[in-house]
Amino acid sequence: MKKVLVANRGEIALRIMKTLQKMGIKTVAVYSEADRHAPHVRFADEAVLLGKAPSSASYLVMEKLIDAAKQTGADGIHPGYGFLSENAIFAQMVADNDITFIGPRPHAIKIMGNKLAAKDAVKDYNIPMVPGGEKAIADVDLAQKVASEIGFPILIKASAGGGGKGMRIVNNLSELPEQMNRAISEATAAFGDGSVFIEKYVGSPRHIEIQVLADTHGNIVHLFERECSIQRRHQKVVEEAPSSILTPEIRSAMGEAAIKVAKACDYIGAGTVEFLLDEDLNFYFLEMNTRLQVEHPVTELITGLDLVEQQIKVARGEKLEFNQEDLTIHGHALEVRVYAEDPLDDFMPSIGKLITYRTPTGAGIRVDDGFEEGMNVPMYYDPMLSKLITYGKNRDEAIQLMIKAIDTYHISGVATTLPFGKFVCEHEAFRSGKFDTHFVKDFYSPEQLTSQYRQEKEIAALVGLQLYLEHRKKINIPKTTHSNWKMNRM
Ligand code: MV4
Repeated sequence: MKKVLVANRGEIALRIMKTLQKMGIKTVAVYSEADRHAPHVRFADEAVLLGKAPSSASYLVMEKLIDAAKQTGADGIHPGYGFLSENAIFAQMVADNDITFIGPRPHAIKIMGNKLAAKDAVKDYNIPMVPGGEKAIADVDLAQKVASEIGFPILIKASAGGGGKGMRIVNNLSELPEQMNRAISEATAAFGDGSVFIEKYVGSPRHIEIQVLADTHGNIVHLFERECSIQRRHQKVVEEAPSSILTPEIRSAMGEAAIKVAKACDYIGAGTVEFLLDEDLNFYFLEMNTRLQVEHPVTELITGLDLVEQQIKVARGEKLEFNQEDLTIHGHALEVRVYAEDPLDDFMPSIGKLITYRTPTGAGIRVDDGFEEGMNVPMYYDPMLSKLITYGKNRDEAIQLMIKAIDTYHISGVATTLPFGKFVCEHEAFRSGKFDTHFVKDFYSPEQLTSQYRQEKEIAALVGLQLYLEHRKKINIPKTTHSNWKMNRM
């Protein structure tokens, strides 16, 4: 592979290109009219304009990306995350044009893109799954029978859905018909596929995912877990590795289950297997994400591996250079996602110009970003500005460093979720490790931040008063009768 086109924008495009450059591979950026001056465009060896600002006219237009690759002679395409990264048709189109898609084969993308197909693919591998039906249900009578068997509360999920879209909790038999019809019409409207299925509802789960890596020679390893329970409306906000709740035994059991999921779909490259963990530490397979994830840096920090480099080596047909026994966890890593959203105003997107943009630096601090001071935050794309990642010997150290890094990350011009990240890091439930996916809903309200700001202002006022009093003491004029200065002048 000599030249790779990165079919993405922002921080992830830049992060991928940095590894390509390190490996001596030429880089091609693509961009929309809104991203003409973006750092990922300037960083690349070559850049191709795709079209107007909306994703539907630029980053999502498959033919334009293929044309850009052909025009520049790129022999590989890295899709990043989002956009076309989990589109099996695109992966196939790339392959049909004799370009290497840096990701799994279309077959794996297709299976894992449909939850019922995923359940079906793994059913012979003895992987723990939440009790429930493994078939699409359209008939209310059948749904009532299945629900009664597994017991309420149950969850109705859309097979084509993902990230929590189209889910409905049902508490009793009488609610079922209405919720079921709603779920079906929602799924039809959102995904063009009204298939829904039923699962037992796990009430207070943690969301834990396992990073896997598979080569084309049949070797598969797992790179341990990421704890992603701190999320807001299915949007992750803080992630860490390792999880503070897993024992070595559960960790290896989950790792082995994840490897089996990868085997079940002939997976190639870097992928993530999502699990729910209930209060009794039972884990259940949920779904597999067939791409590089936003939060992959925490895994890189605890394993010492560059996941993009591993993706490229696998795509070149190389064998993994290590096996499971070679891999160990070193230290602890934490990631806070910095969104241009206002945590005081229901996380409303905050667009505008980055008047101040200064990132924290120092040992153990990593910032993955795609913005610079003076740039506008465009309204067309995901509002994530950057990922702030810290690494320490242990969890406490990583958290402490995160708080310090947030305090020295200066952004003005747009509101950001940095203060919200600090709120999480300082919260007792987070610090003690006793939290689940309901953390934000249970503990956060804008008043938490405004009272934090008020306390900070009070402390600042008290420090100011103290300094003033000490200073006044020091400049007290000695009670001597006269000064030499006056005498000399006479
Ligand atoms: C569940 C669940 C409880 N019980 N399934 C949400 C996203 C999708 N990946 C699966 N999700 C869930 N599935 C059963 N049977 C609770 C969730 C869930 C959740 C999962 C992970 C992270 C955050 C979440 C927030 C709410 C609900």
